[in-house]
Amino acid sequence: MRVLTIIPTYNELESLPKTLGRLRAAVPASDVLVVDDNSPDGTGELADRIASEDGQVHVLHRKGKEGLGAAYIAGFKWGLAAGYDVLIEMDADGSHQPEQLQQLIDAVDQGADLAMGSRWVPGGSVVNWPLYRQVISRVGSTYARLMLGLKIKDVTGGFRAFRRTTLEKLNLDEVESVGYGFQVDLAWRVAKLGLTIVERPITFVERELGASKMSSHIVLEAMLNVTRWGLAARWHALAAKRTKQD
Ligand SMILES: Nc1nc2c(ncn2[C@@H]2O[C@H](COP(=O)(O)OP(=O)(O)OP(=O)(O)O)[C@@H](O)[C@H]2O)c(=O)[nH]1
Ligand SMILES: [Mg+2]
Repeated sequence: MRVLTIIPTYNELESLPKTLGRLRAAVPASDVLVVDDNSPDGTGELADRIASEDGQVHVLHRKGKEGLGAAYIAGFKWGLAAGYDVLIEMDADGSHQPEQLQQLIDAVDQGADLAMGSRWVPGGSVVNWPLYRQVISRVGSTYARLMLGLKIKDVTGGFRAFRRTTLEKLNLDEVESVGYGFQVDLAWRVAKLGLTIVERPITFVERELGASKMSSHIVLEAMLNVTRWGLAARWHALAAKRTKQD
């Protein structure tokens, strides 16, 4: 199986080299695609330098900051066109442990269409995360599960392995959400297709270097979208039932 790990970056000058070094050591078979949104701090140039010394590292430069979702979609398209069998989502900031990636790849190898790293299953944990972030994450995941009928415990997590065919079945151009909403959106689309989703426990470590791109706007957008999708799904189910009765 050819594996591509996609790492979106925006101002990750300090974190990226560490994460890349750990990733290449932990899963040497995986190629890497850094998707940089023209970071003002020079992350893109640094990624180019690393790529010039390591043939398995590639860089996709984008014009400007368009959000994590748009960066991943560009990365997925690049990876699909290049023929990869498994496409990974991983943050640059050290929150996702490259040493825990192999279990996600193995899960896809064993049949999962989507393997998700999960903080909220037995064995999963968070390190140095302030209580308010834990509460937002847990409440957000629970709300999305109830609203969308998802069985996943950690809906907003961004450490994931997609089987190639899973991404091919999604209409990537339709996905518009950003931030956490993007992760929920993808999980919801995969679930609606009836594909197999598995969760594997991960240790999520709060970033040590660089600045967070999280904002209340991102959280709010995710909540509003989940509400909209959940209500729309209920409405469709109700309408289908009515048509059947008539
Ligand atoms: N290319 C690109 N990458 C982004 C963008 N926004 C965030 N990222 C990257 O996406 C990953 C996750 O972003 P973070 O800022 O760590 O967001 P977060 O993990 O929700 O927030 P923290 O937990 O506070 O770190 C990191 O590798 C970021 O550099 C963007 O607009 N474009
Ligand atoms: Mg982060």
